[in-house]
Amino acid sequence: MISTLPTKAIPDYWRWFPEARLGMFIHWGPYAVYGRGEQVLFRERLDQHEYAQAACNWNPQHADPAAWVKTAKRMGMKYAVLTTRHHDGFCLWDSKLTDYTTACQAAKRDFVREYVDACRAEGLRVGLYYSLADWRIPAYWAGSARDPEGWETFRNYVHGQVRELLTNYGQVDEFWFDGAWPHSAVEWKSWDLVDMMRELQPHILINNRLGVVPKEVMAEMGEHADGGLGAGESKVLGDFGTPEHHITADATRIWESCNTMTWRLWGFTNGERWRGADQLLDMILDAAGKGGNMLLNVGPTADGEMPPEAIERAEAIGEWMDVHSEVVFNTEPGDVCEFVTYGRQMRSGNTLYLVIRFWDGRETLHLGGLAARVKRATLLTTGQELPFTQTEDDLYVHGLPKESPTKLFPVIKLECEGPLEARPWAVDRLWCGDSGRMTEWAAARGTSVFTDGKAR
Ligand code: FHN
Repeated sequence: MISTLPTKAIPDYWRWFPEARLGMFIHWGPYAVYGRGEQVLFRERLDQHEYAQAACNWNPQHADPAAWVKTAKRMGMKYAVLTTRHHDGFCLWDSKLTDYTTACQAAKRDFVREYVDACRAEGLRVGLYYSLADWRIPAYWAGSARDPEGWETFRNYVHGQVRELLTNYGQVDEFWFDGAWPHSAVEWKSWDLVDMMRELQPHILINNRLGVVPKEVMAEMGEHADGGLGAGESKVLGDFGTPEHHITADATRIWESCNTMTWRLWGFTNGERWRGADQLLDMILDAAGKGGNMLLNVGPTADGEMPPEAIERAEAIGEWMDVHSEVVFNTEPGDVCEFVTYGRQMRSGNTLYLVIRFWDGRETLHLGGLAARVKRATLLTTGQELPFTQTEDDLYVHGLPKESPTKLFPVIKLECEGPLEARPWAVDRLWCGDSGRMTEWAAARGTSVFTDGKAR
């Protein structure tokens, strides 16, 4: 169980999130028909009528949300987040506030219902994405100052749809807002939205994309239902951070880095380039090693199928997880000592996992700086116990095969006698900490610039 988080303590009912480590982001909508990403309507300034007609005619016969969820589970994912409505405004559920939905139009299906049922059938937590933006609506673009009435109507529509999603689809574990730009939390009345959400689903996790509450508004609000918005400072609403296309630790709260399995876009795109399974696994481990989650995105095809490239990567990473999942789940983030040339370190109690990103074929691996005494070394990838020798400063693990035992990252498991501490000189990474910690090591050669280190 994760004992410490790089954040303030969180309620028990939210602990599933950091423990889950890994989820699938699913961007799907009529934009998949165009095959040029989820923003094609806006990016290509398409005719609104034509796009709406294409959306209404969209009838993904092979859509199988259960298959999506099974692919996520195969990859080791513990939750998923599905776009219920993206910026194009088309809804994947049976909304009673519009007919611009898959339930009313050609498909005649409520895909959000099918998706949440599939998640629960497979034991995955349920996440829903909802875009505040709706590029069809003039008031969205004009904003409250230029079109106060239109804005009020639009904002009520948005609040009403969030209410629908949190009323009619059972427990929702994570709610992923997007599209607040360019409007503030004041215009969206985000705190009213959050209050309503907490009332409907008290244990829900809400992301940080509801806009910033400016200082002047904070002063008016004083104590607020959402975790006590302290007056006098601006605040970003929401419970977890959402670094996008980067993996940056946030010591102030739980966080989830969202990234694409492809190089660029979130919705299905023809001709995309895909990140390899090794790079995707490295991203997952990078986030885990920094104490965060990875939300990896797939855009199903127009017909609702998982792209074969996604299935292939899920299988490759799933195979690695079959043997190595203890490295990713229920571990502590962070390196114990210098290891950057080899890979990453994960910790669990007195056990240190060495994730080797670059297998150099040498028979012996040298780890400098581990103070904890090793009891047992195992090549987790094969289960083979490894001989080792250890001095005060250095560990040498022997018997490594020349060829890497896996296409992804082999892992050496070091079970130690006591807490995973590093030698003083090894506590910090190069270029940080007290440089004086390396003085004794240099002094062993001498003090001068001459080869023998002796002053002339
Ligand atoms: O504009 C969207 C984009 O299409 C995609 O949905 C990403 C996913 O995090 N969010 C916005 C860009 O930040």
